[in-house]
Amino acid sequence: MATRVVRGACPHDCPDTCAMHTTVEDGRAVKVAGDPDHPITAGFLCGKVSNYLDRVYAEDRILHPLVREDGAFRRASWDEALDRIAAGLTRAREEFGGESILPYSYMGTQGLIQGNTMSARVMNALGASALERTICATAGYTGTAMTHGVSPEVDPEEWPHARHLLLWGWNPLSTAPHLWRKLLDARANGARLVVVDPFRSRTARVADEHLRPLPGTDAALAIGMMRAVVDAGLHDEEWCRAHAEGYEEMLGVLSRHPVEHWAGLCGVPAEDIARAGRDFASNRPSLLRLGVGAQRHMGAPAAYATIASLPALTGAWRDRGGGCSYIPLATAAAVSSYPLEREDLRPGPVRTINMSQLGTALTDPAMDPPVKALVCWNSNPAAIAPDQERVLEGLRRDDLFTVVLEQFMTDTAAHADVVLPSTTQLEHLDLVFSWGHHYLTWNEPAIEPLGEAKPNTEAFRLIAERLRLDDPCFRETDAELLDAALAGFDEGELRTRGWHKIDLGQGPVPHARGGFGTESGRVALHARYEPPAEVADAVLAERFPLAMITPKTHLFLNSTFANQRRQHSAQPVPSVVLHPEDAAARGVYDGNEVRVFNARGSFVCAARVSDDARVGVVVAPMGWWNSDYRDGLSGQATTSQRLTELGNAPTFNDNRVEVALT
Ligand SMILES: Nc1nc2c(c(=O)[nH]1)N[C@H]1C(S)=C(S)[C@@H](COP(=O)(O)OP(=O)(O)OC[C@H]3O[C@@H](n4cnc5c(=O)[nH]c(N)nc54)[C@H](O)[C@@H]3O)O[C@H]1N2
Ligand SMILES: Nc1nc2c(c(=O)[nH]1)N[C@H]1C(S)=C(S)[C@@H](COP(=O)(O)OP(=O)(O)OC[C@H]3O[C@@H](n4cnc5c(=O)[nH]c(N)nc54)[C@H](O)[C@@H]3O)O[C@H]1N2
Ligand SMILES: [Mo]
Repeated sequence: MATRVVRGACPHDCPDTCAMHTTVEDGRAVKVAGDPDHPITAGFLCGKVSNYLDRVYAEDRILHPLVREDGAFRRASWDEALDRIAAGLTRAREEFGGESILPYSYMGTQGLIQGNTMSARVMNALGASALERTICATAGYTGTAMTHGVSPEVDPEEWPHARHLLLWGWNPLSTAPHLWRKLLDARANGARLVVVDPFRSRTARVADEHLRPLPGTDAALAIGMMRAVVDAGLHDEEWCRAHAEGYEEMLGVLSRHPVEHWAGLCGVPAEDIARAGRDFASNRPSLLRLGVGAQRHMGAPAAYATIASLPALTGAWRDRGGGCSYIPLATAAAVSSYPLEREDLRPGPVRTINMSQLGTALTDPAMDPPVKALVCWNSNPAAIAPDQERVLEGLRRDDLFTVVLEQFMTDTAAHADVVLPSTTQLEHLDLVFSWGHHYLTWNEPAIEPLGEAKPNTEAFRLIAERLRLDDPCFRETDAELLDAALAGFDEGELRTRGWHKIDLGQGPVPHARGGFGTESGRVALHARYEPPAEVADAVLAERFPLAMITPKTHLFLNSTFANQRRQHSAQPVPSVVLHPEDAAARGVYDGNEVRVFNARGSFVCAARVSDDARVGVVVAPMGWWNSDYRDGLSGQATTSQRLTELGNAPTFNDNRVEVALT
């Protein structure tokens, strides 16, 4: 029996990006494990990816092309599927122009090669509409970049030095279990853990302190904390004068209102705000780690800029392990696949459509040209895009030609005209970046593709061939794409050990003496509260008195894994959590079936009555497939397509609803 261990990288959209070892026996993968030598992976995989072989060898994997005939799918050859795709795309382009074709993809795999390389080339050459991919963390990094510029943040490997941890809109116990270990190391060294989250998440449950603002009011809370810092004389004037700009203006803004004013806006008691501010300033080293969760509302970029100013005001950057971490943009962008997308192939300028406004793009009669063909890979918009009834209405259009590249028959794939079978991470070559730590990870294919599955790159190479796109770039292999992505980059032991740390020379204390990525090199202090759109709307609150947020689940990865037996049986039923007071006011008991609704739509699920939810805020975790809901609609049926002004980012958690028994 031939046994070997192949070095790989977890492809999923998670900040931990694990280095994986796959054991292969006679061509079949028999085990996946975390690389014990990797400083972040530390030898273990999460509750999702430790079952990765269930995914690879799942009975319901799509392993051959499917085409729609008389309303139903039937098996087809790659030849026939590609002919249909070429005909469908050509028809749309000839009748309505290239922009009538819309690519739709996100981070189903966050590999730099299988993400958006050959696909982008094909879409660019066709003159397809551009997709603005801001659905995840853009509001937040727009804000943090306003404060820090793009420069190294506190390396997670330095977090164990911190003695005060302030986690803001982040639930790492569920969403980043390996980064969570670094926080546990800090706690083992005596660090105090404070969590800011309207919901009692798993992380909040084990924290020393939990502050629960109303959704979208985080900037008010942060300004209140900063006011308390100044009131107590705990701000670091010397450091701010040397390394910050906007210091006098900041003091001016803070002097205008007492902590009580901000308490009234965010719904956290003034004394808790003041104590949290003083604790952050005095328990050192103190680390602020922003999550993705606090940015799904209007005003989020200003909020992230404001929250990120707190560690500067207190001089936290002086200390090893102190300062601010969010998404380490500087290291994450050190190797980029963007040049491989080849925008120069475009025949001319094209319009841009935001991925959180797919519903409008597919249904608004004012779209000119209309979207006539949708090509989707690495994403499941029927589940993850807001304003779901609009999205589904669009996907159901008879005159929309839809191609989906997938591993499984998702809610999106179910609407396709042609489905192409995609490989999993064990079956293709890739290089995976991290948006949580500083390592790049190599992924060698461990096994041959199952059935007739092909990597995204190969599918788009074949589509290019059918469309007679003859630029030599359409024939580049994955290995060539990978070499091009790494050109000029010192790879170190990337290909041999499987991972390589990106070092920008920042050292363990990156900004003790300034050196931020802003133009002046100084940190730009912000203190601005822009209220959320719906949460703060008193008139709307009369009809829809409850704010609704949609955090991630513990065992799914967005909608990925929600169809796998092990994961699904551990989280079988979608639910909405209501505070006992809100439940009592509506005659709702734990376990009752309820309808959650607003003017955009409604969904039905089980009520869970618990003070894990805050009064006035209901919590409907996202990720279940639509078929898990009674009416085939999820919480997404109530979320809005409205975008933030800066960053064009979604506002899923800036949402008002009402709940009633069915
Ligand atoms: N298990 C698991 N892991 C995942 C994912 C998953 O679906 N499941 N998804 C991956 C992806 S794509 C991402 S982006 C990350 C996200 O990682 P996180 O940012 O941890 O994810 P969320 O659950 O969206 O949000 C974190 C917390 O923010 C809270 N929150 C919501 N609104 C507000 C607000 O207005 N203010 C504040 N302060 N808090 C708020 C939520 O209640 C939630 O507990 O996780 C990644 N990892
Ligand atoms: N209401 C609400 N909506 C949200 C969020 C929220 O917090 N609340 N979170 C948002 C966030 S942070 C994110 S990142 C997005 C996530 O949105 P998506 O990136 O669309 O996430 P998934 O639902 O995981 O869908 C990814 C799909 O890619 C497929 N896939 C995986 N690997 C491959 C591959 O190699 N090839 C191909 N062709 N397919 C592959 C998987 O099978 C899966 O169906 O959702 C956003 N939507
Ligand atoms: Mo995300």
